[in-house]
Amino acid sequence: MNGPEAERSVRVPARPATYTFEPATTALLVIDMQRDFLEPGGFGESLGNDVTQLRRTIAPLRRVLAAARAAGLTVVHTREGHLPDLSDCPPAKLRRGAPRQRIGDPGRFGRILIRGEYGHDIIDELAPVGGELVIDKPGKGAFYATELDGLLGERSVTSLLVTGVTTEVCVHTTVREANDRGYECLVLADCVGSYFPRFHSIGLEMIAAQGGIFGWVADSADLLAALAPATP
Ligand code: TIU
Repeated sequence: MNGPEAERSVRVPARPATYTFEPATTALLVIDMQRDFLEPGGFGESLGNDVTQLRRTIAPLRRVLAAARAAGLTVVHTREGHLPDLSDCPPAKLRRGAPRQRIGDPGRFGRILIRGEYGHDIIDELAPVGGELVIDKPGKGAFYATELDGLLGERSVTSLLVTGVTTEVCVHTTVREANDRGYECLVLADCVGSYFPRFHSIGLEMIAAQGGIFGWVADSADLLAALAPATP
């Protein structure tokens, strides 16, 4: 972003302590808000999950996405999924559990978690716009086998505002990966969701415990209030 706002520090009330970031070196990370996880008939439901648990994140995430765009933050969307021939899917991942449908099987929205299929793409409410990064990832973490670290480095990004699904799986894995790479992560509690409410709340506690062992946690309303003066 350009202009004097680029140097402005934003301070967000958070757990375990205030989180401070510079908009010019911060990215909003929207993890795996894909139809296959959020819509009935996708991968999430095939694993036996109640997808409605994730849908409460959509409205607050729309507000955060709008604010991030207005403030000129780097915006990154990720999608979990695999090549049509499944050559990037470890057999162990393919075999895991006893789902009704496996990765690559035909689902209501095309082949499950396969790149290029309708179900693999991001829900309409949060569709990326021009200039935003879309990272396709074969694993749970957004840094594993992707170009994410390099693209953030090119943009001098050091702070990540983390949103998406699911709290204890792809969000946790990504935040741990990011923390080990030196990024400071703020996880927005109402913009991340889990099929398991208990895992969600414990997952957030785990991030902020021990003095913020691998990140900070805040509510999106506090981020929006802090960011508002930076919005042109
Ligand atoms: N994106 C993500 O979290 N992938 C998953 O498979 N999550 C589950 O909770 N299953």
